[in-house]
Amino acid sequence: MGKMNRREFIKIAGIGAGGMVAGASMLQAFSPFQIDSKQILSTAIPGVTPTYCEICFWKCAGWVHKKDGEAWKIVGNPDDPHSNGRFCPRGTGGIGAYTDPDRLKTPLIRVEERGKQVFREASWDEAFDYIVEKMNKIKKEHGPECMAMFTHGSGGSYFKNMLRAFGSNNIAAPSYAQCRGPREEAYMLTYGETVGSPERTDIRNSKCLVLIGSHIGENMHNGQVQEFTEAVASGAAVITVDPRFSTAASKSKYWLPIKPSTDLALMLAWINVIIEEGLYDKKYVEKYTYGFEQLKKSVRQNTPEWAYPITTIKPHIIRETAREMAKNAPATLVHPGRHVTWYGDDTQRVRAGAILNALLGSWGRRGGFYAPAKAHVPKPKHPAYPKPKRDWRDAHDGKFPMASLAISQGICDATIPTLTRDCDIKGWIVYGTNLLSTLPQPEKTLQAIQALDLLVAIDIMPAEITGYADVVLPECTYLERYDDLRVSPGRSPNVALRAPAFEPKYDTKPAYWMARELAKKLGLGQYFPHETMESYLDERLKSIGSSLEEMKKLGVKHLPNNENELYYLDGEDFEFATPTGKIELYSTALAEAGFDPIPKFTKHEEPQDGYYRLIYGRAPMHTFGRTTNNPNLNDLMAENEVWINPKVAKEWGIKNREYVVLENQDGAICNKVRAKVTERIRHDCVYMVHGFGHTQKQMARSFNKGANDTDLISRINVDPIMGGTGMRVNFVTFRREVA
Ligand SMILES: Nc1nc2c(c(=O)[nH]1)N[C@H]1C(S)=C(S)[C@@H](COP(=O)(O)OP(=O)(O)OC[C@H]3O[C@@H](n4cnc5c(=O)[nH]c(N)nc54)[C@H](O)[C@@H]3O)O[C@H]1N2
Ligand SMILES: Nc1nc2c(c(=O)[nH]1)N[C@H]1C(S)=C(S)[C@@H](COP(=O)(O)OP(=O)(O)OC[C@H]3O[C@@H](n4cnc5c(=O)[nH]c(N)nc54)[C@H](O)[C@@H]3O)O[C@H]1N2
Ligand code: SF4
Ligand SMILES: [Mo]
Repeated sequence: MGKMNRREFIKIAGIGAGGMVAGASMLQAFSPFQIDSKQILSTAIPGVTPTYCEICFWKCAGWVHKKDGEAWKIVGNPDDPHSNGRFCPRGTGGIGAYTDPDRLKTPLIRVEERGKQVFREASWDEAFDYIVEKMNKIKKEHGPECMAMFTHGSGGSYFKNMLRAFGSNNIAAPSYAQCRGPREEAYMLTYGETVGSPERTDIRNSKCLVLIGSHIGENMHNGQVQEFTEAVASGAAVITVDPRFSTAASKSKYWLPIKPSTDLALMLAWINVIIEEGLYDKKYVEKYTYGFEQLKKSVRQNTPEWAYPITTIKPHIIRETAREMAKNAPATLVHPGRHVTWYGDDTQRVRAGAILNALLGSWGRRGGFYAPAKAHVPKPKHPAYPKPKRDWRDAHDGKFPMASLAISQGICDATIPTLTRDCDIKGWIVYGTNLLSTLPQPEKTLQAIQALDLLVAIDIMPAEITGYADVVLPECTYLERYDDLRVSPGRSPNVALRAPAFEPKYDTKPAYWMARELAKKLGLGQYFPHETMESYLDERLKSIGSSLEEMKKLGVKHLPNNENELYYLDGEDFEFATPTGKIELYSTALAEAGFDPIPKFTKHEEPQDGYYRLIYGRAPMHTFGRTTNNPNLNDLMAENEVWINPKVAKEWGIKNREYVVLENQDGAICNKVRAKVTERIRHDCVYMVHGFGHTQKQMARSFNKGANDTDLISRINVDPIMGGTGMRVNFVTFRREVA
C-alpha cells in the first residue's frame, strides 16, 4: 500500500490491534477516530481526489490522497452524511483493492470446459466480439429475453442499460432476494413506502432501540454505527434480540438470547402486551392505521406465556421490554433489519416489526423513522427500451406476487432446462457479484451455469464466479474510474462524485466504457450518447446548477431542501400509498393475494440431536468475500471461526482454536475452520462470519482460509410472498479434522 506501513495504516483506521482481538470492544475501538477532519481541506491540495467508497454499499464519500504520485490514504469527507468525515476500517483499507497484486489484469477467454479455469489472454476487441456473437445468436434463436443479468455495485447500471436496450429485463440483484427484499415489501405493504438505503431510521434521536438480529457494530454501515454510538452515549435503552451475544448486545440494557427462528412469536407477544395493557399510541393508531380491531383479535392468544416455551424468553422479560418500548415512544425504533432472508416467513416477521412501530407511533416521528429527502438530478435521455415479450416470472406460474424485482433464484430456475418450458435463459452477464458464494444452494447455481451458452463475468478479482465464465472482463477499481453520481436518500438532499484518483492499472477498464463498446457492437450505441463519463456527469450536474469541475472540488454537494419535513406535524393529515390510504396493520393486499393479512407464527423445523442450526453474520473489517484478499484487511482478519457453546464443545471434545469441519443435514461439508468456544452463543446453534473459505488459488492471501457458510446452505425456505431465500434453515454437526 504505497509508502504506508501496516502500523500507520492501523492508526489511520482508528483501531488498536487489541480492539481487533476482542470483538466486544470493537465499538469503543471504532468510535475514537484519529483522523482530524479539519486537516483534510480538500480543494486546494493537489493530489486529492473525491470518491465514494465501493468497499460496501453504504457508499461513504471521501478524499483519496496521493503522495509522490502513489496511493497514500483515503479519508472521509466531513460534508458527507454517510460518513461524517470518518471512514470505517474497511473503507480506510480500500486502497488495498487498488494495490492488490492478485487483481484481474486483462480480458480472458475460456479455452477448456467450465470450471477448469483454463483461459487465454485476449484483447478487448476479441473479448467483445466473442460476447456480441453469442448474444446475437441467443437473440436470433431464442429471443433477447433469454439473456439475464446479476448485478451488485455501481458499474452494474451501465450493463443494465445495455441489456434493457437489447430487449431483456431479467435483471436480478442478490441484494434483493438474498438480503433486504422482504423488508422493502413488508414496509411497502404496511406504510406504502420502503425503508431504503441508507435506512431512514432516526437512530441518533432514538431513546429506545430494538435490534432483532441487526448486529450493528459488526454490521459496520458507517453512519449507522456512528448514530448507534451516539444513541448509546446519550443513554438510549437498547433491546437486542440475538441468539448470540453480539457487539450490539454488549451495549444493551436487555439482551434477549432468543431461540433462533422464533422471533415472530416474540414480536406477536410484544404486540399482545402493548395492546392488552393499552400502551399503544391511541391518537396515532386511530388517525393513521387500518385494521386495529382485527389485529387485537388476532394476537389475543399470543401472550408472553404462550411465547415463552417457543422463544425461551421469560414472560416477565417480554412484558418489561414491551413497557420499555412504550415508555420511550414515539422515540422508540424497532429496527427493520437489513439482511432479513432468514426463515422464509421473512416478509411476515418484518411486517410484525412494522406493526409494532405503528402501534408505538414511531413512523414519521423523531427517534423513529424520518421522511427522507432525495436530490432530483435528471438523467440524460436516451431512446425508449423495447418491450420484452416475457420475463423470469413466466417460469414461475404466478408465484411470488409481491416480488417487485427479479429474484436471483428465479433466474437460476429459469436457466435450468425443464421439459415443460421452451424459453430457458441461455446467457448471463454477472457484474460484481460472486454468485457461487452469494446465492444459496451452490450446487444449483452450478447446474444453471453448466446449462448456459454464454457467461460473462465483470469483476476486479479472480473471484470464484470468474472461474466459470466464458469471458472475464477486468474492471479497474473504484479508485481508478468515474461512476454515476451518488444520489441517495437522507435527512437532506445531496449528491456525491466519484472521480479517478489513479490511472487504471494493467489492462483494466471502467464498466461504462465496456458497456458502451459492447452496445455499439450490438448496434445499440444510441443508448450511450455520451462518449465519456466526464461529459455524461457534466450534463447531469449542469441540470442542478453544478458542474463536474465544481464537484471535483466539493466531493459532496448539498441541495436546498424546501419541500421535505423530517417528521409528521402533530395531527397532520397524511395519506399513505396503501390500498386503504392508511398504515395497514391488516394488509388488504396480502388478504387479496391469499396470504395472512396479519402475521401468524408457525413453528420452524428444529435441529435433531447432535445437530446445530447454522447462523452467520458480518465482521467489522470485511465485506462479504470481496475484502478477504485485500492486503490491508486480510492483515486484520485472515480467517473466520465457528462459534460454539462450551457445553456443546465439551460434548464433542472440541477445544478452543482447534480446527473442525462441519457437515450439514444433506452431507455437505465445509473447509476446516477454527473453533471459538464461547458462552456468547446459545447451545442450539453455531455461528460464522460469511465471506471466507475461498477456493480460488489466484487469490493467494484468502485461498483456503476459513470456511464458507454457503457450502452448508444446501437447503432454503422460500418466502411465498416475494421469493426471498431463507438461508438459516440448515443444521450442522461436527467432523473432527487434524489441522
Ligand atoms: N462489516 C460489514 N458490515 C456490513 C456488511 C459486511 O459485509 N461487512 N454487509 C452489509 C449488508 S449488505 C447487510 S445486508 C448488513 C447485514 O447486517 P444485519 O442486517 O445486521 O444482518 P443480520 O442477518 O440481521 O445479522 C446477523 C445477526 O443475526 C443473528 N441471528 C441469527 N439468527 C437469528 C435469529 O433467528 N433471530 C435473531 N434475532 N437473530 C439471529 C446473528 O447472531 C447475528 O448477530 O450488513 C451490512 N454491513
Ligand atoms: N451464505 C451467505 N450468503 C449471503 C450472505 C450471507 O451472509 N451468507 N449475505 C447476503 C447479502 S446480505 C448480500 S447483500 C449478498 C452480497 O453478495 P455479493 O455482492 O455478491 O458480495 P461478494 O461476495 O463480496 O461479491 C462481490 C464481487 O464483486 C467484486 N467486486 C468488488 N468490487 C468491484 C468493482 O468495483 N467492480 C466489479 N465489477 N466487481 C467488483 C468482488 O471481487 C466479488 O467477486 O450476499 C448474500 N448472500
Ligand atoms: S461503511 Fe466503510 S466500507 Fe462501507 S462505504 Fe463506508 S467507509 Fe466504505
Ligand atoms: Mo446485504
